[in-house]
Amino acid sequence: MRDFHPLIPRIAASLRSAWQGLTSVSALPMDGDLAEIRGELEGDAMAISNQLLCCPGVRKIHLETAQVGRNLDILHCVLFPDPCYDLPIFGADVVVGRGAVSAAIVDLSPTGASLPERVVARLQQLPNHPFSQPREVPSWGTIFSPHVLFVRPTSAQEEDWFLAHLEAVHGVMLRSVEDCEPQPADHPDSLSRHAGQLFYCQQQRRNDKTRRVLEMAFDSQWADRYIQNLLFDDPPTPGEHCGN
Ligand code: BLA
Repeated sequence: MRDFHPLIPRIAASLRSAWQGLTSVSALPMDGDLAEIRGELEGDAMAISNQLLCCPGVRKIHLETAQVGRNLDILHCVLFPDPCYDLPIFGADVVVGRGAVSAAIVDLSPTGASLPERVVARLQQLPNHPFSQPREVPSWGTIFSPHVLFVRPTSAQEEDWFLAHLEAVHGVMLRSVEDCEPQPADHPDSLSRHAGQLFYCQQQRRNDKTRRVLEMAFDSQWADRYIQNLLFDDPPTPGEHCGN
């Protein structure tokens, strides 16, 4: 296999090392054939690696790195909170085509009307970098917060800024996980956060660009199942998660 664009292993290594510091982190069971997936795209190899973890407060930590054919590298990471905790969803997606990063997005997305106050206070302290090519979120992207960063980095410096910002936003997520206490699974707030995650997943499933890439290398039924069952599966009812 060819090498990834260097930004992708840098982000993956940074995320993995941060997860080592989580309290009681453990692997989530995954269908064996999903950890390493191989496909064929017009004669070119396609390779997807998946890692799933969970910890108290986060029902699903998912990191996917993928190489699609000769030109496309993807990093996808989502931390779905346990809806019993008042936490946002951490999401990041980096897409590299023909050696250049075309999309780099990172957000803490609310599962209710707005982000928790303490999360907003932490996000407001992060530096703003002057990216030269901001991008607009598509119409399904109403799920993202006002703090979303969506850019096309155009230089090594901008890639470094994106990595630094992703690390900072992820750090806000992990600190918020550490100082959050759960509410009962049948609490109205837990139920509405569960509904918010369901909506987040429904909206993400509307991203045709993700589906199209997966369909090219596999087939449309496989792509649908992968999106519906692994990337953005409906969240289980509060209380049924992880075993923590
Ligand atoms: C865009 N996602 C894209 C693009 C591709 C993928 C090819 C187009 C690149 C571009 O517009 O420059 C493909 N992304 C994938 C694939 C996977 C993936 C195949 O993760 C997984 C196998 N997407 C997410 C998450 C977020 C996200 C977690 O998975 C955000 C937190 C966002 N991706 C996102 C957005 C776009 C995108 C907003 C731009 C869509 C558009 O402009 O229409």
